[in-house]
Order: sequence, then structure tokens, then C-alpha cells
Amino acid sequence: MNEAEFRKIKICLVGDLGVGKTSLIRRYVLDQFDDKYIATIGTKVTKKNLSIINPKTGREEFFSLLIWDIMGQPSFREILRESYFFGAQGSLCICDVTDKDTFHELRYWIKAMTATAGPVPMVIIGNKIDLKENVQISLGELKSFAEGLNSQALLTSAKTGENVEKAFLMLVDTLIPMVTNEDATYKIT
Ligand code: G3D
Ligand code: MG
Repeated sequence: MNEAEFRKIKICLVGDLGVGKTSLIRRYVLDQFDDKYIATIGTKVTKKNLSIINPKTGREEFFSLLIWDIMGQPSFREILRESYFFGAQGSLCICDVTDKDTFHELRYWIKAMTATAGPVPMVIIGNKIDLKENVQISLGELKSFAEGLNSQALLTSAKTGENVEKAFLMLVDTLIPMVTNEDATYKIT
């Protein structure tokens, strides 16, 4: 692909340690890791290039999804939190359906994120749905929480791959109309 223009989209994954953030990214990006590890701010950025047909023009458009992941403890200091969330255009907010506490913690994650990034599009995710016998949170609960945030909710499994791509694309579909200004355009060399 030569001279193709990619529009950068920064998305952040939020949620407690162990809910499956890193696993979901791995599953979505498969082995196409093209990562930058920013050790100083405890963050890893994984890039995923997407080509999407613009329904209005019927033309192919290229997006570069920059997926930010918190490495290690999520209780990082406020200054780091700001650099993590700064400029985020969307967020996957993830809890573990086998651990109700991680669901309750989401509202604090979302509060911290929107304080820096503003009211960006979100998708609420209940991960580890493969662990059927231990599920503590229903899709209905996730959906009513999401509705209060004007968002959608989805159950995923990073282990089986169920709904993983769908979750990322659901978010991308919501935020693409918001990132089509020229300032966001750059060229991959
Ligand atoms: P985090 O990045 O949010 O901290 P990780 O979470 O992606 O590191 O996942 C934490 C643990 O949960 C990992 O197990 C991982 O394999 C597991 N996990 C993640 N997603 C799923 C899922 O959908 N289903 C199941 N069954 N397990 C999942 P370990 O044992 O390596 O700690
Ligand atoms: Mg992780």
C-alpha cells in the first residue's frame, strides 16, 4: 500500500488488573504485533491498521487504530493516568463477568478516563464469558449500565475469541464519524 493515508485513532482499554485487557488485544491483533512499549509510562501501544468502506462515498478508507494498554498495576499515579487517557477518542471498558467487583470498579475507571479524555464513545465489555459456571454478571446488567452512558455492551471471551473483533469494530463504528477531520490524517512511511 503506497502513499495510503491513515487516520490515527487512539483508543484506551480500562478495567481492573486481570480482567483480560492484554488478552483481548492479543486476540484481536493476532500475531501482527507492531508494538511500541513505553516503559516510562507503563503503557503499551499496539497498532492495528483497518480498511473500511465509507458507506457514504463507497470508497475505501484507512485507519490506524492505536490501542493503549495499561501494563501491570492499574492504580498508577495520576500524572501517568493523564498521559494514558490524553487524546483518547474511544474506550473499551472491561470487566470480568466472574468477578462482580470488577464491574463495580468500571464507574471509577470511566470517571477517571472522561475527566481527561472527555465524553468519548465507549463499549462496555464483560469478558471471560467462556467461564459459564462462574458468571456473576448478566448481559442485561451490563446493558443497563451501558445505556446510562449512552453506550453499548457486549460479552466476550479472549480465550475462545467470541465477540472480540466485534467489540473493537463496534467501538470503531461509533467513533469514526468523529475522527474524519484533516488534522487527524497522517502518512505511514
Ligand atoms: P489484564 O491485561 O486486564 O491485566 P490479562 O488481564 O489479559 O493479563 O488476563 C488475566 C488472566 O485472565 C490471564 O490468565 C488470562 O489468560 C486470563 N483471561 C483473559 N481473558 C480471558 C477469557 O476470556 N477467558 C478466560 N478463561 N481467561 C481469560 P493468567 O492465568 O495468565 O493470569
Ligand atoms: Mg495487561
